[in-house]
Formats: sequence, structure tokens, C-alpha cells
Amino acid sequence: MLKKQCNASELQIERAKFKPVLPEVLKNGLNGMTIVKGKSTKSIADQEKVKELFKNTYGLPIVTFKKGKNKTFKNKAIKVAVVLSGGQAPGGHNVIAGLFDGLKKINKKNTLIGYLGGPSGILNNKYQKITADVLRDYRNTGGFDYIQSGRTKIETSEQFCSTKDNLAICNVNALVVVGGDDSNTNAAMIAEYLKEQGIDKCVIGIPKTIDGDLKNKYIETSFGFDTATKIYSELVGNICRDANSARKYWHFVRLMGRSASHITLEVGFKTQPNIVLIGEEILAKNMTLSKVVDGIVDVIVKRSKAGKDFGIILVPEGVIEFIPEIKELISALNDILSDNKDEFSNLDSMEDKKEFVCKKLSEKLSALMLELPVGIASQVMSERDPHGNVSVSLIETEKLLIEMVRKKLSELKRDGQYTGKFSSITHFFGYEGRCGMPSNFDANYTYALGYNAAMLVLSGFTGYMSYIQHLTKPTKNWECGGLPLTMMMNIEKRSGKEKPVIQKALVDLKGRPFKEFTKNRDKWTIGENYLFPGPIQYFGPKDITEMTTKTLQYEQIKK
Ligand code: FBP
Repeated sequence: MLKKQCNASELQIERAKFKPVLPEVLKNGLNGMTIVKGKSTKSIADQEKVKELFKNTYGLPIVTFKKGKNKTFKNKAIKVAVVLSGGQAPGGHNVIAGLFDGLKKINKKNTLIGYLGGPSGILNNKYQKITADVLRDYRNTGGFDYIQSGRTKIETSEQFCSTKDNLAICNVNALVVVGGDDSNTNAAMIAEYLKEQGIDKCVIGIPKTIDGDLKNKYIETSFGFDTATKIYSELVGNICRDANSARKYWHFVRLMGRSASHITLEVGFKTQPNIVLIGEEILAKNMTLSKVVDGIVDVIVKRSKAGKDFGIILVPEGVIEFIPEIKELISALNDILSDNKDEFSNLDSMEDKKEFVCKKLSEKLSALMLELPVGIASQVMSERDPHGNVSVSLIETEKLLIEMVRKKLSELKRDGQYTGKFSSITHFFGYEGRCGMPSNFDANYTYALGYNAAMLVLSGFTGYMSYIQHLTKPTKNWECGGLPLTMMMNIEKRSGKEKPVIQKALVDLKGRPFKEFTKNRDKWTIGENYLFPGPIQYFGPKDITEMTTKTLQYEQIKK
């Protein structure tokens, strides 16, 4: 029962009673499982360079937990720290709950602390003891508000040293990092550093990000993707119905997904709007911004000729970085901004900033910069996050597209090729979905990820990510284990320098989900095949409450 009932909604109170289902293999904790180790692994690319940088944690085997008897396990009480890192994703609190329950199941004296405000909490030694009493109010809730999150990157030798010292001050045996590709890169570097220093402490990562771009054969999806896409799909479905009722607006909906277009593809499947842009396809076809706009205009004109001056278009926020000329511009700006940080930050006006970067850009890129609308030009120059990423959530790509579409349509109108009326409305759905109450899938998945992480830590593994597999099967049949973090790494240029990072998983244009999309999208263009998925269902028929994403379903259909 919720402790602070006066502060909780009816749904919160009901939801607090939900008991996540554990995979069978985890039910008896370490006493009921054997640990199977596979062969030594390699990084996804740049093997020699990654191996050189991770001398102590490279090549670890994949670990699988199977039902059986664990003969080697020593039950000594330990203290674990957890940190939530990067953007919020539904289910973070259940990771903490799973970790807490997993630790307590094995030994009541095991304890858990949470570093506050993300990795900066480790550096400033700001933490809080996780207690059963307080945790009760956060089980099955969205958000990261129990211990909050942050985007600090741990990268300098001073920062690694204070991480080591602060873990020692707190007497912590293990650190669990809940994060996306960048945060888990941090986890891999801390694991390597501690090993190199001869310190016997474990570091385990948990795959989190609504963007869905932290995935591979073992990490079938990152947590939060399921809930966030269900929330966005409800909203987009409602807009589809409104558009079809009023029949007077073109809705340009930008969706979160910093790099990959997984969110947009999934919402596309669930709502079947008229146009769905996929950044990865735009890049593969080397489409310029003008070509992308031509494609949109083509559909608008066709629908207008059929008497339909309305429609819905989905735009992934990361699309901007996939358009070749803008990708080149952003990459050049990354270097300029990182090499001239102080000088640039002393410039006050937008005009001065634009002039400053234009002088340093090539002629071609400087011309492009000058062509961009003022708002967009200022957004592409905005401050990078500590991992060197441009803040695409602040770039209003949908407005740029509308401006260009409007221009082309008026040219067509002048030439008598278009007689319709173009009225547009913009939407951006991102923050609306990141802290939603986790779906049953995410509530179970995150709890299992946390519980499984407890088993990895208690078995003494370090430099691993907690993985749960076979996610379209019933929860009790999910398989669990640990995946070496270095296996997912490659070398990339960040803030102008080569860095080891976990490679992002983009939409695979040869993969089943994208193929399903291309089979259907023409139908969606001219017709009104809209679907209205409605809100997430927590109670009721299992077909609805246990439904996984379409992406996962397509990926796991037997070939
Ligand atoms: P993570 O990869 O850290 O989970 O965050 C992803 C994301 O939600 C993106 O979709 C979005 O572009 C970004 O965070 C927004 O960042 P911020 O929270 O710093 O505004």
C-alpha cells in the first residue's frame, strides 16, 4: 500500500499494488542458478584500438544465468550504489526496486545507496540510502525523481580519481549505472579504471533510453522505449482523428529520438499517418534538405488534388543530423565550438556568433549557415552536452520544413500546379513521454533488469551490462545474464577528438521493421488509414496490457 496516499491519484494507488513478474531463472536468486560463460568477445569495431584502451576489461565472455545450483557463491553482506544517468525513461524507479529486492533476497544485510543528480552525485559524494519505506512510494511510477538524474561525463583523470575515492569513502562494493550509450560508456571506463588500479569493485550498466538506440542481439530494447512510444502514439492517434474530423490542417509532429528514428518508426506503425520521415533512409539515399521537402510537397499536392488539404507528418528530431549537408555543418560546428569555447561564449549577439562561425566554416557550409532561418541557425550553434552531442530537442526542424514547404507550394501555385490551401500546425512530443507511468512491459522489464544486476554484482562481475532476452515471450520465460560493455564499443569523433563509445543502434534499413514500413507506407499517404491506439492500459485483457512494441514483434518474428 502507498504510504503517502493523500498525495497520490487513484491510478497511482492502484498501480502501487502491481507486483512485477520475475523471470523463472531469477526467482530463487543466486542459490537457484548456474552461471554459464561463453567465449571471449570482441568490440563491435576498431578492435585493436578498443583493446588497447580497455586492457583489463576487453574480451570478457558473455554470461548467461541458467536454472541450477550455484556452488561458488559466498554470501557476504555488500553495499551497492546506483546512479541514474542521462534523460529520464519510464521504469527507472523499478530498476532501483529490482536491484534493492534482489540484494535483500540474498542477504537482508545488503544495502543500497543512490547517488543524487546523476554522475555528478558520484563526484560530489552526494547520496541517499535507499530504504524500503521510501521506495514503496516510487514502485511502478515514472520519472527519476527519487534520486534524480544528470548528464555529467566522467572523463578526466581527476574525475576518475574522485570516483574511486568516493566509492571508497562510502565503502561501496559495486556501482550500477542506469543509462544510455554515453552513460554506459562512462560505466565501462569506470570499470576499466578500477581494475587498472587493482580495486576490487564491480561496475554494472543497465540499458536505458526512450530513444531505443541502445540495442543488439542481447539487449533487445532499452527500457522506456515501450512506454514512451505508447504515450506518443496515443497523442499522434488523437491528432490523426482531429485532422480527419476538421480536414483543414497539416500537422507536423516532431518526435524525440536524438539520433535514431526508432521512436518515429514505432509511432508510425501504431498510428499510420500520411508521411513518416526516417533519418537513416534520408542519409542512405543521400537526400538533400530540398529533396526531403520535395517529397513532402509531392504528397501534399496529391492529397490536395483529391480534395484533402490535411494530413499528418512525423518528423524524428534527429532527422536534422541525417540530412547530409546539415550533418556536415553540425560536425564542423562541433569542432569549431569545442576548439573556440571561451571566445565563442564571450560573444553576445546571434549575429556575432553567426559571423564568428561563418569565418571558420568552408565557403559551402558558411553559405548554408547563412541560408538557415535565424531560429534554426541559433539552435544548431547551441551548447553541446558533456558528451559532445548537439541538443536536437531544441532544434525546431518541423518549423524549418514548414517554411520550405510553404515556399515550394507558393511557387507551384504561381505556376498553376497547386490550387489547395496549406495551413500547418506544429507539435513536439518528447518530454511528455519520458516520465510516464511505466507500461506493464516496462515495469516488469526494468524490475528484472535491476534484479538481474543484483545477481551480476553478487557474482562479482564487472564491466558488464545487465541483459534480459526473449522479450516477446511471457515474462517468466525471459532469459538473463551479463553482456561485456566493451563488446558494444567503437571509436568515434566527439568534440573534435577520437573517443571510445558504445555504438548507437540506428534503424536497420535491411531489418524487418523497416521492410514492413516500406511495404505499407504508400497506402498511408493518400488514404486515411489512421489508427487510434488510445492510452496505455494497465488492467484488462492481456492482449492489450502485455502488448510489446511493433518493432520488437517484427524483429522477433521467426524468419
Ligand atoms: P538519453 O539517451 O540520455 O536517454 O536521452 C535521450 C533524450 O530523451 C533524447 O530523446 C532527447 O534528444 C534528449 O534526451 C533531450 O535531452 P535533455 O533531457 O538534456 O533535454
